[in-house]
Amino acid sequence: MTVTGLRAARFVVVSVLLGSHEAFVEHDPGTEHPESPARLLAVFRGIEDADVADAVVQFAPRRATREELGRVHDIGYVSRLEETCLVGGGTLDPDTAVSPTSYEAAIRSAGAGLDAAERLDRGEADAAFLALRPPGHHATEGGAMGFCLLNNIAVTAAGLVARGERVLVVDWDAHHGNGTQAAFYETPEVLFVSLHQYPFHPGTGSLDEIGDGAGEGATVNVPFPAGTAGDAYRLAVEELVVPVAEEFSPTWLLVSAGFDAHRADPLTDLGLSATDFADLTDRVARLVLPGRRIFFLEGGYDLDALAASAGATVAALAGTSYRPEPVTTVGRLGTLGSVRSGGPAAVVDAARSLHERYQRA
Ligand code: OKP
Ligand code: ZN
Repeated sequence: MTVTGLRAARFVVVSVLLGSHEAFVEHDPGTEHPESPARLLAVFRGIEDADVADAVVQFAPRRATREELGRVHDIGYVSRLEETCLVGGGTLDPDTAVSPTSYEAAIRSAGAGLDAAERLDRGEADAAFLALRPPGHHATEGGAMGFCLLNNIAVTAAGLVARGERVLVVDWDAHHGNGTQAAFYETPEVLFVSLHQYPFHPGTGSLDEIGDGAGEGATVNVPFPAGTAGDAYRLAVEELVVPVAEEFSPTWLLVSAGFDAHRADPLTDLGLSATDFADLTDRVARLVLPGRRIFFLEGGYDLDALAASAGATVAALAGTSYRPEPVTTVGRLGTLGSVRSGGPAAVVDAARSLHERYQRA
């Protein structure tokens, strides 16, 4: 082997952009709120514990522009959000409050995916993980909802669609991504796939929500009952998400990577482990080429579970197999659930037969 060959081999490292900003820690939704600044510190700790420092390249995301936000949001709402923060903060919905610093956090969270896409286009890495807050997937065209101010992932997807891309959005946060679904309900260039607890907050995400008009079939909901665990998620990914996504042939993958489906989470009743999130990451990442993968932090409210899950996800993106220590906190689920007939597996079957008609023979 030549010296040049050796050098090239040494630098074949799968690298991951880690997007975060001080402003994300400063957004304050109020004391005792589960969506706390401490969550980001947990994410950083988890990534540190995953021992992927060599693979991770940090960046400070830029702000989204009004034009970029306007693809998803009513600009009047964006102005009201900015104004509310400027005058000292306030409450936007029963679960969602802002502090003076929240606008800066929101607008950089909304710009983070666009910035990541530009960097990935320049070849800076193979994937990006955005450690951001506030989360985004519940935010709608005209308003804040469920801890979310601006729909970070939707703003990115809309930006990619505007330049002709086909975008697969996978939302595995335990709550249904109602805002993202609504933004692209009639858009055939965005395949929105959500796995979530159901019935549950925010109430949407039933099996029969499949998109409308030109977007019919491009919305896929997998509404899992309380108690669903990683085996059912793997089944759904293999038998439903992979075939539907391959048919769609996405050029980009965006993931609403909430970690509140972890069995230790205090807000939900699902039964995943950090290792399950690594497996999900590994499988969905392969649906697109390297350099076309962006993961957005959404929920995740047990700090140890969040740390382990984010670490496992970033490690999987970096191509290493990090298996964190099991988190021993007991969540609302109590005993671990699994696939049962008439339970989670039946939901996967129902979703699969519903979406079969949109597949080529
Ligand atoms: C945000 B994300 C009690 C119900 C709380 C809000 C849940 C928001 C979750 N008031 N519901 O999807 O993790
Ligand atoms: Zn959630």
